[in-house]
Amino acid sequence: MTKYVTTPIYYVNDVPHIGHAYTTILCDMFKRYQVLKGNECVLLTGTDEHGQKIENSAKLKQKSTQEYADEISFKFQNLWNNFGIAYDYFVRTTDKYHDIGVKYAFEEMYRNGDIYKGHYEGNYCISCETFFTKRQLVDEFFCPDCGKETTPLKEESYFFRLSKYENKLLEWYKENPNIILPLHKKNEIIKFIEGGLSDLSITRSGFKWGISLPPFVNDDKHIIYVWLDALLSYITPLGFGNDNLNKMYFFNDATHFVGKDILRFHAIYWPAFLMSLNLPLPKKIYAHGWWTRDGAKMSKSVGNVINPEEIANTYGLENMRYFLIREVPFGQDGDFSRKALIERSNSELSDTLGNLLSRLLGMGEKYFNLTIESNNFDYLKNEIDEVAIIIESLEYYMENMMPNRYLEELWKIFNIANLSITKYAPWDMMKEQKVDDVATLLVFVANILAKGSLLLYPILPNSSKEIMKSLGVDFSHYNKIILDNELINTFKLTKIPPLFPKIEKPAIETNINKINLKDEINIKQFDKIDIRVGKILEAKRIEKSNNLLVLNIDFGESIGTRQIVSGIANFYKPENINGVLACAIINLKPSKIMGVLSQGMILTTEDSKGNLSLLSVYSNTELGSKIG
Ligand code: ME8
Repeated sequence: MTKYVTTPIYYVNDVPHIGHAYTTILCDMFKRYQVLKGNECVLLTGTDEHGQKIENSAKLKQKSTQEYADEISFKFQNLWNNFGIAYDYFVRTTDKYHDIGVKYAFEEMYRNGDIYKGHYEGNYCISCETFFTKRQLVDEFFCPDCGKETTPLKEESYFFRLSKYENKLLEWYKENPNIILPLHKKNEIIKFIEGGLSDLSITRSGFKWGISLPPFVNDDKHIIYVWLDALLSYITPLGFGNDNLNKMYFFNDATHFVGKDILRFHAIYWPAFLMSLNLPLPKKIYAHGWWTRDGAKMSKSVGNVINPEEIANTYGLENMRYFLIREVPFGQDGDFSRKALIERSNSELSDTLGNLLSRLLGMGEKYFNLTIESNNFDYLKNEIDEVAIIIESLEYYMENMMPNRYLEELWKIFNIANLSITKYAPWDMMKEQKVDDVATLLVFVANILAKGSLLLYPILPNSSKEIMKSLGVDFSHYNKIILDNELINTFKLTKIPPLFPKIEKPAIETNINKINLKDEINIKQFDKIDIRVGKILEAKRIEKSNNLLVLNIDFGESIGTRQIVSGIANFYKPENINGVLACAIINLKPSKIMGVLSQGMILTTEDSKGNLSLLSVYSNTELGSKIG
């Protein structure tokens, strides 16, 4: 059966950043893994272009909404093309077939008795395009998901009978316990459903940028809620509501990759919509964690987003792919650090893998003119067995969405190869005329690289092919050397340039300086930033975070005490900064960072290696003094 894998379709309110690249690369990895195993796999990505957030962003840029959506959608598409993402569908919610499919779905749900008209009263977060009840809000006004201020809303609306699907959803999860990974995320979803599902408002009025209701409803005051519209983009390009496209059977084996922020939409609303439409339900929903920057969520307004294109151009596309997949266990949050990327690239890609290939090619050329042969591997039996056990374990890690563990284990076989070169010292064996033993060792190393390069294909498709080319192997060897665990006896090697040149420090520093230059502002804009001196009264670590501290800061009588979250835990022990006079922006919109309210931002310096240091005032300045 063909497998079908989807990225979320990304909002066009902003240009792509490293988080979008992460999800898309994971899906690309998933598809390539399936292809490697001989399965057919179809990958869908795209852009989510309707809703109030997009309309507002276009207005800010003084562009027509469609023109603005086109511009950003092309940026996403171009980026995936430049990154060689193997997508088969790029859906845009402004595509005509999508409009037809969404209207059709609304009509089907309506006719199945799942839609009724009522009134919505509550709050709406434009940033998350989500409805919230008063009870769900933080401090009466703020979005529990992103921390931004919500808008009170009271409007006529059509509702989807989500409550009707409460038990059906629970039964589905009971019968299929492994749909959501990681498993603890599934438990959160089940708890949420058990807490009771309210019917879902699925239309909006008051603005026009969306899909109108199907003509039979005869109501032009409303447009379809952006999440119903967006989720349906997983099936409209396959022909839902539009027989000409005729690929709906792909949806029989669907896997959705999402960030944890949007799991609820995929694990509750989406299956309920599919149940209402009598369609198959997804087979897997994989929810990954957040990439943060110094512990804080990336956002353009804070100016801390990481541009994936710049990272790929500076350090190499495959180095970036490797880092994103290897650095953080799937499902957990991770802080994006250039320093860590460089360290992993230099030690794991250059020193272990790249160097192994260079050693093989170097010795293969010097001792055997690039043709190596052997059919008796007796003296390497232990090493061969060890490699076989590791390779056999790998499938488990990929099938259970633990790609970082997959890589960690895979690297063990490269280590075995490097260690065996050191242990058996072929240069000494040559002096002792043990030419056959040297050939055997090199054929063994070449086999490890052949197996390893095939298994690396999902993560490093280009380097994997380069290695295969230099060894003279290809995908047709998969059954023999991976499934049947056999060894190849003869290699005709081809020399290739070093695969992962070391990343040198100066290159890093220049690039950091380049990207840190922000857009010019005028004095009026600068004047809007209220920076004050405050005394740190208390600092505490935030549980589950490696780098966040929550600080209680006294800004003097007129301002009072504020709570500020800061990503400095790797650089300061909480007890060492009590009493420090720090500088902080106090008029930044409050937001929640890892669930903790932050009412400002502490100023720090960041050097080229990513080290942070608190900006503080050493004289006896009055608390609350202005900086500017
Ligand atoms: O939510 N770390 O679109 P979106 C990791 N249009 N992943 C991140 C990330 C980060 N810091 N930031 C974003 C939407 N992502 C809806 C989806 S689907 C029918 C509609 C990734 O542009 C992650 O996959 O806000 C997250 O779920 C997605 O981008 C959100 O993208």
